Amino acid sequence: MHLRLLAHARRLTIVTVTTLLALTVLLLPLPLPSPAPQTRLITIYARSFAFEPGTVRVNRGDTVAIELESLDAVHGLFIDGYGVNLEAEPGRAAKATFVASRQGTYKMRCSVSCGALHPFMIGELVVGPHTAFPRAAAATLIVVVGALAFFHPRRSDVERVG
Ligand SMILES: [Cu+2]
Repeated sequence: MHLRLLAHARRLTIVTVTTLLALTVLLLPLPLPSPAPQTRLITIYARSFAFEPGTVRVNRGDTVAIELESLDAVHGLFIDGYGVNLEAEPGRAAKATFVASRQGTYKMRCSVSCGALHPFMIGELVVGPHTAFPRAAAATLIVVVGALAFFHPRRSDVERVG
């Protein structure tokens, strides 16, 4: 009876410690790496039928100054979720500035019908970093370790009870 109470107390301690640790990781304002907002000047070259670079990476809070330069025909650049829309003809660049206020991945599309493969003229704007993911991963790891400790009986418990 006494030994069973001890085992019970041990399990209660594991559950409590695991829960507290997981909540700490999820909720505490940890010093996670989040670079100070910057102004980023990004030149995107458009040609039939691609953007160069095809993927633009910025951090949330950055001021993004995009310059669209076309190398052949008239092309557009529309960024989903940000409502940015540019149109550039060769030799005449178009510019837009916006604040990347929302994290996530947003499609950049050509907004001018420029030819057969126009629908496939797509790039990506990636606004990061995604601090929620490392937190969730750390919390999951803690819970898994806690569960292992919870369900893995100590040898002494097994011997005494059994
Ligand atoms: Cu185009």
